[in-house]
Amino acid sequence: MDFILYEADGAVATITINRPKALNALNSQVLDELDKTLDAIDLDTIRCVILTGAGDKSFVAGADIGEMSTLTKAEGEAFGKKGNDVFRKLETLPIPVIAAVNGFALGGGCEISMSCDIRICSENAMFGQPEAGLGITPGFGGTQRLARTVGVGMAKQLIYTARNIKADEAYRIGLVNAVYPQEELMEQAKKMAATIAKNAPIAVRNCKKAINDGLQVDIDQAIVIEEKLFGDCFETEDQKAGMGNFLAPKDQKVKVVPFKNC
Ligand code: DAK
Repeated sequence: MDFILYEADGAVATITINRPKALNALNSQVLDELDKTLDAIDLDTIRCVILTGAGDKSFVAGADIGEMSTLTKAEGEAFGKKGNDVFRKLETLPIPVIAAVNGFALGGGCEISMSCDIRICSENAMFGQPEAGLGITPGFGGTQRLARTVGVGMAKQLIYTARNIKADEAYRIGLVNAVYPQEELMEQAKKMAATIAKNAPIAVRNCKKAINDGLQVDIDQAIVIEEKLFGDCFETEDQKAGMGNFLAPKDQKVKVVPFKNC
């Protein structure tokens, strides 16, 4: 891999987009390598993933404008599909993904962060969908995921004006969950990932699936999705261990239940 770093530490993996000279812009090779990296995650061991960008200036400064500038209509569509397929793979990864946004998250950078379950950022982060100023529409799901994340009116304003926003505004509109000083960002991301990884893995996976799948359908169908995923947790060792610990006599309770992923 030239542009992706992968590091596993216990149950938490960190994927770093590593193309700092181009502010981690997404070209075809980065997308291909990210795709392969996601396929190779050992889901029996890893329970939470952190996605970040190399360096202290940029998370991802967008799709690679140099590569896109000469595309034909057909090539543009193919490039859009490549990105969308990888982003969708990230979004539907069975385990949670935290975007640790350490600087620019513009265009495809904002879009990839929105394919993650949770976004936290550093104080120098900047978000935006500048595509309308480049003569294109957001092409990696921005029109869809931004509206679902911050609401239709705010998404339309940001996309039509192509205005970039700083971390505090991203926090105010609910695009990120928290803002940290740059030097604390990864520590905080790891802390959150470890907290997630401590919980019952099947339950966490089913929560992710229930939320994601439920948002695609009406409330009656969504409730059925939730019921099925709720039922799916029963008879698992995780459910027995979690409830067993709650019901155990006080002196036999453990603080952290050793969930086994089965
Ligand atoms: N692509 C390629 N290279 C980039 C880049 C990008 N998006 N962003 C930065 N770089 C490169 C710069 O060209 C420069 O390279 P060298 O000149 O050193 O070789 C290096 O990174 C450092 O950048 P700057 O010198 O510009 O650094 P500054 O600190 O002065 O400025 C900046 C930082 C982030 C404000 C500026 O670099 C910038 O405005 N970058 C572009 C941000 C942007 O507009 N991003 C959105 C890209 S559009 C679709 C599929 C996908 C998409 C759309 C359609 N379909 C096919 C349907 C997605 C579109 C986008 O993401």
